[in-house]
Amino acid sequence: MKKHALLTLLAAVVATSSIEAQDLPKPDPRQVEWQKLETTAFLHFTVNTFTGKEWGDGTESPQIFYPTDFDARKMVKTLKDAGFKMAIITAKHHDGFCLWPSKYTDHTVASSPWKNGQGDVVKEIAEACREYGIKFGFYLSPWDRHEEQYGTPSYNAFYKNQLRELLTNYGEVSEVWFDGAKGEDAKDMEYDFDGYWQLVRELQPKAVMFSDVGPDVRWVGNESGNAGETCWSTIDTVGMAPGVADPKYLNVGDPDGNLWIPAETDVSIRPGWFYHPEEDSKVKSGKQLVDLYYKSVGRNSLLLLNIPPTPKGQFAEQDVRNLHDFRSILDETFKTNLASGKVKKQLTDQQLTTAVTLKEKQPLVLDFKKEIAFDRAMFQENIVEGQRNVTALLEYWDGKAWQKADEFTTIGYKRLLRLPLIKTSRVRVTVLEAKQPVQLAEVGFFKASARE
Ligand code: FUL
Repeated sequence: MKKHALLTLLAAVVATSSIEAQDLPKPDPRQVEWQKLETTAFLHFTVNTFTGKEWGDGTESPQIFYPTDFDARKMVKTLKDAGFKMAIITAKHHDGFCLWPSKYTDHTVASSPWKNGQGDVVKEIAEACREYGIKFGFYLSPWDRHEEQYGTPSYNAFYKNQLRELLTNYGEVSEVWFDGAKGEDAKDMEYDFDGYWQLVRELQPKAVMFSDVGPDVRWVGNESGNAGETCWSTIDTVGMAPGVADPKYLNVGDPDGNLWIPAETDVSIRPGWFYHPEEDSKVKSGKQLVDLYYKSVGRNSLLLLNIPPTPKGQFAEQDVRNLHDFRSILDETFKTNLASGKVKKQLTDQQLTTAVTLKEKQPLVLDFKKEIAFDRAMFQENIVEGQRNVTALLEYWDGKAWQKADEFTTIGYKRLLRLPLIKTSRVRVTVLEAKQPVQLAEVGFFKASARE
């Protein structure tokens, strides 16, 4: 924290407070494509699934890895049906056990009784993702509690060899997750992150890379599913590294940050990241997951929801039911945009790059011609040209005067507002403060599902 305060001060001195339009940080195309996915899925699966732990210590025997009815296609189909656009598998968690038959260690599925050592979880998940048309990504923990080389300089080469296997043998990879976590008892180890990142760029140029501080996607700063009420995709990361950053700063970002590194909200459908039968009654309901959607996607972030496979190698029934509820509630709420066909076409054409420019304090009136009733509002900026809105006001016409519906801060990729029911034939949006004229790409007004 102290370190961060100093960094913020330095950054403030270095950057002059007003950033010129042409200097506004902008996403690269792979970051825009990533953000449009909105909901992606994490699959935490390893020896922990069989020991009941959250962090294995690396001494687990591969013999315990024996999913009795592993079904990648069934799991990926569930994800696809629930609207998830990518699945990210824990290829190796902190315990060091590899879900693919790595050539560089025997601590892998090849030493397990599962499929007589002939199985490959990563391959089956990657293939199922291709079959069902969703993207594929993997998590490869740098902290490895099993590997003997860990803590010596040769570990970086070992890790890169594993990374190379995963980047070359499983088709297109869309996200690589570099976890910054390590226990207090971990040996000292200086990771060659620059080398890791270079390898990903070289072998899978379309993949985004996650770590606490990017380079492409940052951590949202908590595991409870809450992006900052204000959430900038811009940030400064000078002096920070995976595992060394202030979570509060990551949560909101920095309006004057000079890097575009949007926040990813990772949270589990269960209390733990791995499956534990004693948590079967604590699975987040569809309604709770929808709440998380508003607090992540609706705050300029992306929801990375973890659904852990059971020892059978499938999702638990309760999880599947709740995922189904989650998506059906969202579909019900967002199926009819009441502004469609009533306002300028580019505001509801679902294209970020066709936008209406809003200058500060120049209200945009949206006239629906006849009364509509809504309790959800949506705004999107054309983030291709950067994130610009600082604060804005939404008002509605009550027949006599403009009434405030809400005042809100950042928009970015998406801002969702939950409001009391408003009946009106006209609303107006006023940008109160912006870094540059706001390119308003999309607006939406919806009536929420009664199940929310
Ligand atoms: C953390 C890990 O320590 C947890 O086990 C989990 O993988 C979570 C997504 O990241 O840093």
